[in-house]
Amino acid sequence: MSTVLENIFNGILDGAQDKVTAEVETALNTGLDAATILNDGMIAAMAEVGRRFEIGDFYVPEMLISARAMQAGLAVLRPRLEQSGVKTRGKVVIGTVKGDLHDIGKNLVSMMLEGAGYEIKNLGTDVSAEAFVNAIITEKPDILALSALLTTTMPSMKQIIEAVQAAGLRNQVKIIIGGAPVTETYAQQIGADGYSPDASRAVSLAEALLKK
Ligand code: B1M
Repeated sequence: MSTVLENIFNGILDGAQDKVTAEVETALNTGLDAATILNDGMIAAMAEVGRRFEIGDFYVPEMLISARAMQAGLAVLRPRLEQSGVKTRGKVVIGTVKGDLHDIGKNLVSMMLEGAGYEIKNLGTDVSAEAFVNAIITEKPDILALSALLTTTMPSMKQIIEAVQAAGLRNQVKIIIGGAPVTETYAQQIGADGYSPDASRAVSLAEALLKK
């Protein structure tokens, strides 16, 4: 790993927001591409945060300050990730499901879709099934994208799909799901239209679904 990527990685682990933003700027100025900075520096650091949490080296406060440093770095990276965006390819309503406060992955998916030319309505975290249904009515999206990071909140995805069905809106919108514990099999089980393991594949998934 290059020094600048190591600095970003360590800055996120230390929760050093200023260091992370400065190092992301340096990385961009030295010609590193945004995807390398994101994947090899930032996402790798969050995986290490998770590993340390699992073995009891990190607790929730450490996870939180690392997440804030990650968000600060993402704010610098955002314009580059979105650079390719030209015209609206479709509209996406996105949110993290009820009971779940994790928003970094969902925001990355949102940024990548925005960069690919989609119009985004980001509902935030801890979003109820009712709020998703209302957003379909008011925003008229082509795609509803659901994120869940906890095994305990995954069942909310099924409830949301059922609520969309009960409201008579299921054939108006494609529903895609993702998040660390989510799988392709789970997507099929609950009647989602697709699953994506990461932000870039969420873009190709959206494209494939809207082409159909
Ligand atoms: Co939490 N947390 N957390 N946490 N946290 C996890 C998820 C965990 C795996 C850590 C661990 O034990 N190793 C674990 C979940 C275990 C499980 O259920 N399987 C966990 C836990 C247990 C908890 C609490 C319960 C801890 C506690 O309080 N005891 C608590 C729950 C709070 C709640 O939500 N109600 C909690 C709290 C938190 C913080 C608030 C401190 C913080 C979140 C801050 C924030 O998001 N603003 C936090 C963090 C930072 C994490 C870890 C360390 C990092 C998550 C992250 O941002 N990853 C995480 C461990 C880990 O993931 N290794 C962990 C980076 C991000 C880029 O990846 O979010 O996976 P990810 O998104 C990816 C893909 O999943 C995919 O694309 C993204 C980009 O490639 N994707 C989608 C995501 N959403 C998608 C939607 C799509 C498509 C793709 O739509 C189509």
